[in-house]
Amino acid sequence: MRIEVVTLFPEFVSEAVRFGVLGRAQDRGQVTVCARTPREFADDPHKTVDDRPYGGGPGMVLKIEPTRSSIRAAKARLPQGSRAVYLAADGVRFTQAKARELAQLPGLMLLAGRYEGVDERLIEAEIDESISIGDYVLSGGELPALVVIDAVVRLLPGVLGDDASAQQDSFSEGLLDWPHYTRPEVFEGRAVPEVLASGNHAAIRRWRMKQALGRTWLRRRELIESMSLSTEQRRLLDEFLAEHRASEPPSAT
Ligand code: 4G3
Repeated sequence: MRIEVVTLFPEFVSEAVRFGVLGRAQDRGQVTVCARTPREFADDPHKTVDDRPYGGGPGMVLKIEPTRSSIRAAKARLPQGSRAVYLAADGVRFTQAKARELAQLPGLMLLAGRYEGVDERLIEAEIDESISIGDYVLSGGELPALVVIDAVVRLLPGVLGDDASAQQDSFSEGLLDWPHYTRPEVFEGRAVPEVLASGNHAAIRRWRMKQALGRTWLRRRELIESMSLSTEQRRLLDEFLAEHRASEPPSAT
């Protein structure tokens, strides 16, 4: 996959993608992330990339011509069938399902805004979809672009190890993760759950599923309510809740 990011801070993006899973995927040639800046196409001596908003008010807007040139140069390096995405707080919410969809594409152009954003006509002309990573305002679209890149690249074939990929699309699909533990067996007076050191793999599997179900119920009930649980899962969740209620102080009502 090829990813082109248009940003006023290309080093911010090109440095961030050097690390971890993403860095390794690039070393292996599974993805190429390239950042370019509208400043490259600014035609005045000051390399101006912002402009005043029509209608007045505070703040600036990305200057239209250098931004368009940069977008077009980015698109020219992408294969047919690639998609152009604008990262904006008023976009459609980014989800794991959207990450899976984007991971099918041969390339992505990601436009990261700064200031108050981008001229609406440029979005209409050059952008296929606007995406928001959540309901909060950031000072630029670079971090959202990096979030999208990370979520998409780890889904590309061969990017994660076999174990991690198998777990990704496995039995905990749609649930929050179960808790993890490492040495020492007792830390600050708290022991690792006994079953995890038992060597009983079927029991460990059941315990993890039970924890995943229980945590999802407690923290993100709407996720559970939109799933159809197996008889086994229903029973594990009931067990979790019974134990959870037994360990909680009685409520005031
Ligand atoms: C466009 C994305 C971009 C217009 C971008 C500001 C939050 C998100 C920006 C604009 C952003 C998000 C840059 N902030 N929630 N800021 O995905 O006014």
